[in-house]
Amino acid sequence: PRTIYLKDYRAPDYWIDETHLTFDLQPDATLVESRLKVRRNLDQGNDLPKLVLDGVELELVSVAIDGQSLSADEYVLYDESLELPVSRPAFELQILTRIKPESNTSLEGLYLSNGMYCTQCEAEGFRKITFYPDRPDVMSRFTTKVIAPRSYPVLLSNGNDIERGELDNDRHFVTWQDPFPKPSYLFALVAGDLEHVDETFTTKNGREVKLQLFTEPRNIHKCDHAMRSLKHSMRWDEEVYGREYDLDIFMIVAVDHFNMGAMENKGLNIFNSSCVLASPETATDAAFQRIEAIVGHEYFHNWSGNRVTCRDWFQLSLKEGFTVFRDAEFSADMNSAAVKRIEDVVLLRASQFAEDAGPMAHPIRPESYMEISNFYTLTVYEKGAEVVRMIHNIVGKEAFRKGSDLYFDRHDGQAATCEDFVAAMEEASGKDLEQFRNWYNQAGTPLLEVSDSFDEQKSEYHLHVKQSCPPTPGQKEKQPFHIPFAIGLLDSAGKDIPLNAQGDTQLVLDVTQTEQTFSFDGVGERPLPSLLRGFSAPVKLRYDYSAEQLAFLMSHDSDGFNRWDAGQRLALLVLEDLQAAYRAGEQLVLDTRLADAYRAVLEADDLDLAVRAKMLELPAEQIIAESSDAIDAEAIIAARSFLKQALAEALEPQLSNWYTRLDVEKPYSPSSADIAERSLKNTCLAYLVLLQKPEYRTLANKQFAQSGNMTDCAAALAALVNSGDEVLSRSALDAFYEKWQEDPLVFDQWLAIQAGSARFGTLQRVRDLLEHPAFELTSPNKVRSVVGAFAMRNFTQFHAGEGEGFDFLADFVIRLDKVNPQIAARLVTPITRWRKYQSPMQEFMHASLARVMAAGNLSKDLYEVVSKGLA
Ligand code: HT7
Ligand code: ZN
Repeated sequence: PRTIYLKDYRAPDYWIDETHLTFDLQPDATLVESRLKVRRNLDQGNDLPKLVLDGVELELVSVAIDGQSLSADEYVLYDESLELPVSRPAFELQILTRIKPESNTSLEGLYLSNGMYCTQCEAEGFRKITFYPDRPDVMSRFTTKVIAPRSYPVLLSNGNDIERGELDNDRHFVTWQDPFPKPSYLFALVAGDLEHVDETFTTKNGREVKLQLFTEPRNIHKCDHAMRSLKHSMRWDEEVYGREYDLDIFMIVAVDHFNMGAMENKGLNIFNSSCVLASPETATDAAFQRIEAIVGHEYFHNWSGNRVTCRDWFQLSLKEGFTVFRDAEFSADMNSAAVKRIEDVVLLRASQFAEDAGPMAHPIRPESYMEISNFYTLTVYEKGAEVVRMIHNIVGKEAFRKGSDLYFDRHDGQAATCEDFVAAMEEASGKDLEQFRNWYNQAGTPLLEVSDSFDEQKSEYHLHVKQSCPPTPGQKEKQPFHIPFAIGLLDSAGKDIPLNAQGDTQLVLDVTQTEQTFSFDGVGERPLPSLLRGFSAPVKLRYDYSAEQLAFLMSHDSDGFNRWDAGQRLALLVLEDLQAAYRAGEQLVLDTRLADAYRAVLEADDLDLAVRAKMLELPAEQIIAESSDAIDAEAIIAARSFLKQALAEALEPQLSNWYTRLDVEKPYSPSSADIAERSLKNTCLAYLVLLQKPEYRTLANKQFAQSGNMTDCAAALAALVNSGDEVLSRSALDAFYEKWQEDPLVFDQWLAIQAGSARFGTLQRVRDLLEHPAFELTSPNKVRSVVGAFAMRNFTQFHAGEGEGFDFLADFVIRLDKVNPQIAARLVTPITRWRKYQSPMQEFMHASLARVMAAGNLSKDLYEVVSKGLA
């Protein structure tokens, strides 16, 4: 496959002012007629080069220019493009193509999901619908006529519905017109037998917007939460960013077969049903919160993505990083801000850091790609959001809002670049962001090594900061980053020390050099530093904290995030010692300092319940792995599972106490307070079932049988499955299946709990689940629930044995690649990280990865990831 480079970007030769589409829908032969008003881009010259249109897996029926049909010798049809002669600077092009939605299992372009037609065009799916300049800088006004049999009563596309009527052969049509010019990736079409719930939203300027949520009839009762979230998002974007919605209608459609979470098509968002449908009985708190976040995310794209879109796909983080930042702030405002920040940092540390240290590492604005779908990554999204957050930290809240207003005003209706965003922030704030731009160019997670000194005589405290960044593919040497480094200093009573004449107790230091010293005077005693508060930059921090100092920060830091983080660091220290003991064949013993610190968390009276629950969670195996240079999976698993068990034993009275206190029956609400209670209760339960005591298993069993909501029910089921009690867990799993087998989203949870079990025999269970009659290889949700849960989230079982898990993954990915290349390429990543592992795990992983390559005939998606993994 060909590599595309950012440096080769050229503006398009032709613009498409208007796009008129007519779809005549049939499963095996949909006719797509496209009428385009084409105009030469005179900025590129006055000559008339050939018009090259993208097109993949299309049957070309006919082409005409200004009403004149072209014969086959007048155009050139390549594998993935169509080249047409041009003789006038402006003309009308008419193309007729035929496509087969029913055999489209890649879920890009137009496809069928449970009998419903739907589209996914980002990034390059439109070219599977018709020949078109399928690039985001070509923006056009779309009019779309959808024709279908009456058995598909709902026919949707972008914009406003301008005409509808009956046709022969029991067919009907609806025509949609979108007044906003847009790139082809924002096009959408849906046709099906759907029901909808309707609401209205009055914008800040008094315009009435119709809100509609469409689902299959069986799911209509699961729409309330998403609708509420949509209204909250619309209000929040007005209040926080001054952004008003711009069409008279906003629609969301839930589909079962979808490669990602959702898609922000103009006025017609399409959602993976798992990210929109929820009821207390069927969805967990995590699902409720995910729905709120994703509904917000897609809605916020209406400005950050649609009104201002991306010039090219290298700029993807322009819309995704900014929109993830916006959705994170939205979730923080709607729920516990501290917990949201903790969850985002966990995701970054567990998964994005690994990406940044792996063979696919790339800057948030990549410089090249083979297949753009492979770059919808945690780096572009999550690290991209951290980069936007750092700008926020550097320029401050007010200047950030001014910068965002300037960016939207200046680039409304345009396809912009990351540079445009930074320039707007720079101009509005007056801050120099020149060096900050390195975050857009350089991959890898920077390391901050911090040491300190105290001059008692002068009452001066010094922080010495050294930054470095490991080499990444294609980037050996790195320029220093501009890192906003938020810090505070604690006195021996645990109080914040004023750091300047204004009495500020927290400062954001501008770390810009490779080595730098920051001095603070008037410091009366040697302080304890609280570093990188709120995780002010996406870096790794090294400071030689003692276990006692970390325990002190856990109970005294005024920064809630750092209180949690001190707990994580303390656990990591203890886990390092346990790994060393395991390797030396010594007996593992619990470090009582950690047990005492966790006990203090359980007993503290000033801790919010949700943060308390987070503080009791040991760092995930992936995070432990990330903190070691050569991953020893066996030692990590042994150390962590010992520690969990030992903590359960040491803290049994407190855990059991909290469980009893919180085990009260009340009607379900997804409020932060109730979510916090369930979270702490279920964290306690997960520890308690590890004790070999029947009373706690009975407790879990009782919760499983009696809970009226899925959060408690699934937590109890997972606890039973992880307890190792085969009999209880089998009977609970059977009961769960009996009850929920007809609900695909709950069935997915049943699959994921089993594939994610840390108990022996999981690989065989996973193999069995793939044979379950309800498992479908064509459903990304099913694939993620089984193979994703096993290979991406079950560190213990995936790394067990002698590489059987890796071999299983390799075989599965080879098979899946023929069905859905995007998902296959995502799933293969765990074994591409083989270099980071110790022997013999490293060899096992490498061999499995090599086997994927040897299978041959790989999709572009999978080839890129595997070849870079082997390089
Ligand atoms: N902007 C959307 C990206 C997306 C996507 C990308 C590749 C393949 C399938 C996809 N479905 C959605 C989602 C978002 O970030 O909001
Ligand atoms: Zn997005």
